[in-house]
Amino acid sequence: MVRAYIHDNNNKEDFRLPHDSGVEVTLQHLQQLGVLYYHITRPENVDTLAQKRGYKNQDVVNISLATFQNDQNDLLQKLNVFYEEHLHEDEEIRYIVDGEGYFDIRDITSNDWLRCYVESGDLLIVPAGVYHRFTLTEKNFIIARRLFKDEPKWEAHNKSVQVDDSTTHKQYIENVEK
Ligand code: KMT
Ligand code: NI
Repeated sequence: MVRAYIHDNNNKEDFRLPHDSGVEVTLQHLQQLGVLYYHITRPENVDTLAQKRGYKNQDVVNISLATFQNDQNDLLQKLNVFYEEHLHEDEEIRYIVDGEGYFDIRDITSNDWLRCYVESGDLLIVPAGVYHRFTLTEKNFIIARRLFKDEPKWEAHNKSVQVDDSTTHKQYIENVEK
């Protein structure tokens, strides 16, 4: 991760653009939100970390124009799904094998979007209950390993369809404030 910064909140332009407000976000700040970042050059070290944290399953996603037979609309449709603000009921680990992307993390105090640029060798741990979203960059290419604790709990809980904050989100807030 070259850097993390506050998203400029300009939602009129393509979300794959940098949207850099110029305000830096430190790794310590992300850590306070429970979001952990590591740079791992040897892929086998990802397995070691996963084992230590009790992970059992993983898969690999390859997202690019080629994945969608060069159909821009199909790619955008997929990206729109990832870009919906959502949370998961399990912690998620993402390890970037190739390409690049942005993970936007919702700051619980300022409500800012904290944009984390990730590229090859970057690993991000996003705790259960954290509202986030994801997009590719203008390069339209990423290969990422997704690690799961158990059975893949894929389900994304979109914020827009929730009346109340989810229990997982409340639990997350409690953990962070401890
Ligand atoms: C997520 O949960 O937002 C994702 O898994 C994004 C795709 S992984 C590069
Ligand atoms: Ni997610």
